[in-house]
Amino acid sequence: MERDAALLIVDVQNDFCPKGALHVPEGDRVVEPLNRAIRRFQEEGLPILASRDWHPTVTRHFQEYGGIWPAHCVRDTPGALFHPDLRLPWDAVIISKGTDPERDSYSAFDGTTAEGMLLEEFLETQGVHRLYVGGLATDYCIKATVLEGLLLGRKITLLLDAVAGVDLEPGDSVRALEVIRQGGGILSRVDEL
Ligand code: VGL
Ligand code: ZN
Repeated sequence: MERDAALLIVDVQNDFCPKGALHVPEGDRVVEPLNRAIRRFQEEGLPILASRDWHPTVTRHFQEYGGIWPAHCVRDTPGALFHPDLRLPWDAVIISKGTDPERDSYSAFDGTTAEGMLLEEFLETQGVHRLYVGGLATDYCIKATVLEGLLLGRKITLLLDAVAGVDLEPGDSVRALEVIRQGGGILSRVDEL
């Protein structure tokens, strides 16, 4: 792997997994391939980042307040925790997003580190120019994150075996992959790392 690469794991949280408040069909299927990716990046001494949906109790993102989603990933609740089998290293950089009650935000590039640094600023200070991305959900946060990263000039590889989608409309995930590919994203797999 390139020395300017990092792994970005998007929203592998209990509420997006089976039995969660907004579960992605087979959302937990991504955990095992992501653990393999984590090992590869650790072996290479490369940074590992994990974003999380981190909503306030009251937000326009939720159906009850005008949005399209049932309440999910409310900060500091069990549903917002990372999946218990995801083996995030102690020094993984956590990016929290969706904290603004006034708007939806799907892209991890809207998120900040614990110190309040935007993802883009963090990547810049660390000299990270390539992101390998996996997690949930293909047709929302993955799509938004990858497209924004590409617009910001990062090289982005999507790990196809480590993503899963919501598919509110059948085919949303397949269409998301096509948009990502057309936008310059590279489609690969964990075993190609
Ligand atoms: C997401 C729906 C609502 C996601 C977040 O992480 O893909 N999807 N909030
Ligand atoms: Zn959300």
